[in-house]
Amino acid sequence: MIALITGASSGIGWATAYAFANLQYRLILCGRQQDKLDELAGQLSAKTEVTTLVFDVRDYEVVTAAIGSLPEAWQAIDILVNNAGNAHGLSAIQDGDVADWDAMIDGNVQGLLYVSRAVVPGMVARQRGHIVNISSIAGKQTYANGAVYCASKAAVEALSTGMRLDLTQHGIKVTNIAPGAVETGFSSVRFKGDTERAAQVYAGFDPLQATDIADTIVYAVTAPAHVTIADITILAAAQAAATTIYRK
Ligand code: 8X3
Repeated sequence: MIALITGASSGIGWATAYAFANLQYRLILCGRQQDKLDELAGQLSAKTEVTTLVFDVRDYEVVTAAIGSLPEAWQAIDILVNNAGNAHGLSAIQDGDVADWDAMIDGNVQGLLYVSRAVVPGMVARQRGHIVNISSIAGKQTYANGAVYCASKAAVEALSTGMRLDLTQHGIKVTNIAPGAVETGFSSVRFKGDTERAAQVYAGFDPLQATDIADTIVYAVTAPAHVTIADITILAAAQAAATTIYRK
């Protein structure tokens, strides 16, 4: 199996690379930071074959060139994990920073589309494949001050459904995974490096860990051939809804 993971240099992508390495999947690790990808590749290369691609998912030309540059032995991608994405800022619509909006729409929506456009035609040609889109509880429940992030994840939900409609006939499975609060660098990015504010998001309860999401992805991609795990929402046990978390 060959798996391509975007956003592999941290968080859910990093944990998924580890989980896939344990399954001996050959890995194409993608991210923006070569040093981080090299570090991860170094940790996993004893378990499986690993290659890296550096690109920003927001740049269509670069995405296409990078994926197009894969040697033949790496081209038959079986699993695409569209994990790259982030939240930028948390503010009311009238106060929104347009650069933050662009980063979320371009990264979470366009980026997912660009990578998929580069990978999916090969899957169609081979009549096999599995796409895992990392959405969010925010794609199902819009919350105050998060309109644009929630909209970007609602778009991911729609794209998962649309991809499944278009690709099922070609033997390609599509899984949408919608996590709640996962303790990663996510909140630190959202709050622009304010680590104290970020820590508060995960305080007073046991949040999900990146490995919990990686386990869920493994569950979806190892399901029997006749089973599609279409949509999974995964929350911490203390989280009842996007903005309802019971803290100690
Ligand atoms: C991350 C979950 O609830 O912070 O996508 O939006 S949440």
